[in-house]
This record gives sequence, structure tokens and C-alpha cells, in this order.
Amino acid sequence: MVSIPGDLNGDIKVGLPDLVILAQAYGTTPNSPKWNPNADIDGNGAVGLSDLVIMAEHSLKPLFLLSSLQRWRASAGIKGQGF
Ligand SMILES: [Ca+2]
Ligand SMILES: [Ca+2]
Repeated sequence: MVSIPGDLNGDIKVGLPDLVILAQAYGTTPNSPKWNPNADIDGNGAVGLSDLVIMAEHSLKPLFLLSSLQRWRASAGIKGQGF
């Protein structure tokens, strides 16, 4: 269990390490090799934008998180579910 929505590594705050965990599972479903149930924050069976929004809402630096993820996705060449 996570204590704060979006706190994926359990350090009681929402920050870049949590974003990295979410980013690594971004776009996955329970059948995916990289699936991480903790990253499915809203529990809808997929890791995607809705989870990122929840994480951003609980972050002290939501814009920083969003811009970091956009950079990560761009560098990883990930397509779909844009902002
Ligand atoms: Ca954390
Ligand atoms: Ca989700």
C-alpha cells in the first residue's frame, strides 16, 4: 500500500523518484512485462495519464513532474496518450 496517492517508493512524499517508477510502467497493463500495480494509482487497470494527473496533484512540484515526464517520453520515443 502507498500512504500518499502518487508516492510509489514509500518515502512519504511525491517527487522525481516516484515519477521515474511511474514512467517505467507508463502505458502498461497487467499483462505487460513492466506492469507495476503501484503505478496504477487510480486502479483502472492501466498506467497512464490519469495516474500521472493524480501524482501531479499530490506533488509539490506538479509542473516539474509533468515536464520531466514529457522529456522522458520524448527521449524514450513513446507514442500515444499525449498531453
Ligand atoms: Ca515518493
Ligand atoms: Ca491507472
